Amino acid sequence: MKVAVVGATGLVGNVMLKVLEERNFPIDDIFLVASERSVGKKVDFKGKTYEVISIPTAIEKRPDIALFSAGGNTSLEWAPKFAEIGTTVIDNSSAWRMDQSKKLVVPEINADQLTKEDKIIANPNCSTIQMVMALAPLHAKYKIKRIVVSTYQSVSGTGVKAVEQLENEIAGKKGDMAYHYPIHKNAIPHCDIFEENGYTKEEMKLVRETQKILNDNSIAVTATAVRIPTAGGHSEAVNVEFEHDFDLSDIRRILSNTAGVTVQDNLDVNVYPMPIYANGKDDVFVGRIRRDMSQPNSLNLWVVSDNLRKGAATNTIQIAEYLVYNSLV
Ligand code: A2P
Ligand code: 11C
Repeated sequence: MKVAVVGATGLVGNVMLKVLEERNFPIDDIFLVASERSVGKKVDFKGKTYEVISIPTAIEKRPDIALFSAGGNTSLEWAPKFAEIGTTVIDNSSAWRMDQSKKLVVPEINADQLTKEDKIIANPNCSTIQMVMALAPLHAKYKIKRIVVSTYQSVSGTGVKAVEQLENEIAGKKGDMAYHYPIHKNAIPHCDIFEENGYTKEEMKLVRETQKILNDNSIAVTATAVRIPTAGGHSEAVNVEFEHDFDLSDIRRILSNTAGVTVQDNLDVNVYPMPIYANGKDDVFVGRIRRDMSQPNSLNLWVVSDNLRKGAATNTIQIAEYLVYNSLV
């Protein structure tokens, strides 16, 4: 495979290179792509040093697959140009997710929809991916009516500037602010920008993307997204109401048997998921599994995952693997 990584100098791009290497993705040629200001910079991959190239140069190389994580505007402008020459684009931005002609894919859930004709494939938002990984197998059996989710999101979801803001604040240094407020010793109920309806874009992604991935617009979802001073790994308190009643033991059995999900739930020895543990891993960790005593057919879960891995890079590369191993590219 000839693979281009567009946004190779960014936070997610960097993790993509790591994950491609770790999973031994079949690569004959790799092109590391970023903005004009990074052209000529050196980036290492699998023990070799590569020069960063521009997007137009990458198009001339006619890659089979382009993994995009360079922001929505870059995707809107350039993904169709790659698609035109036959490259399959897997895009980590929000640009194409809600486009009806594009598939929004979490491989464990809906990769079977993919065909050779899909030339631009959307990777969901990190907080959506980890939530649906835990909920899809439960939805299949008990049918979800409503989800109430509150997120506790790490600064790495915002980007390098936010990681630096937290580090500077911890060290007592002055520097640029990625947020309107200090994040150290704080919790900011504001991820991404506000929409007209009073919700943030991040909160509305949890609503719309969940319905699209689970292929069920009847699922009611409401979300509150909060930024907290963790370096990596998003956490979510998820309350879910089902159409049908369940046995807790069956919920645990289903989650334990779900590929990509690890149950960490042993109250006797204080075992539950935490970002400090999930960071650097590919699985989605689920714990604090308990019945919601306040209403019938309802469940509470605590879901944690590395937002740059399963929430972004790993999911993107799993989509690419599915395409390659099913001869769809
Ligand atoms: P660059 O480093 O040259 O700015 P992050 O999300 O961590 O900020 O990273 C964004 C990534 O997207 C970086 O690799 C960045 O490259 C790349 N990028 C941003 N704008 C463009 C653009 N117009 N064309 C190509 N790559 C871009
Ligand atoms: C965050 N979820 O943690 C965001 C980052 O739509 O891909 C990823 C934004 C996106 O702030």
